[in-house]
Amino acid sequence: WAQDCLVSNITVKQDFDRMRYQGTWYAVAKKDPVGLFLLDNIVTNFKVEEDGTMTATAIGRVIILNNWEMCANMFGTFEDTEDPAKFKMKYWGAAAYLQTGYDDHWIIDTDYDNYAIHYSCRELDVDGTCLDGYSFIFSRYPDGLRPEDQRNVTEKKQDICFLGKYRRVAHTGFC
Ligand code: ODT
Repeated sequence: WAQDCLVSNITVKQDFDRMRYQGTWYAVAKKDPVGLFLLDNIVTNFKVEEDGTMTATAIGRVIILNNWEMCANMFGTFEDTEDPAKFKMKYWGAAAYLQTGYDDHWIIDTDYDNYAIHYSCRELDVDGTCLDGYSFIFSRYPDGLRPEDQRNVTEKKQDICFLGKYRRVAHTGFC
């Protein structure tokens, strides 16, 4: 088995269940994109609306306009695709000077109760690998992953070709 790192070959969570994914997730690690935005103290909350649409809020420490440090309040709505674990995320901030965008949002793996691995490739390279992407490792607990989930998460980081590119996301109570 040789890893080709083609984005089109990345596998996602089978039969993703958005109902069970609801609630609070703490980012414990992050692979940054070009022009990173959310720094640390990142907490997200997913919800399924009455019409079935998945939405989320996120907070996190950001630095805008060179060195103004603040907590960003972000909102996202998720458009469904033919794959239940692949969404398009439209996102915006509570304030106009925060980032807005439209990104892929894939759930690579989750057990719903402990960990989740998110993936987004923003720009494909000509060879089909990811030129600019980001990924979050989420835990239901602010203090990190359970030891028994770590091996699987490491395996998945490798599957999405981001192994070694993550940094730890601190939770200091700033936000
Ligand atoms: O921080 C970066 O460098 C890139 C990420 C920017 C997107 C932040 C948008 C958050 C919108 C609200 C949604 C919450 C759920 C997010 C889960 C994971 C990926 C953002």
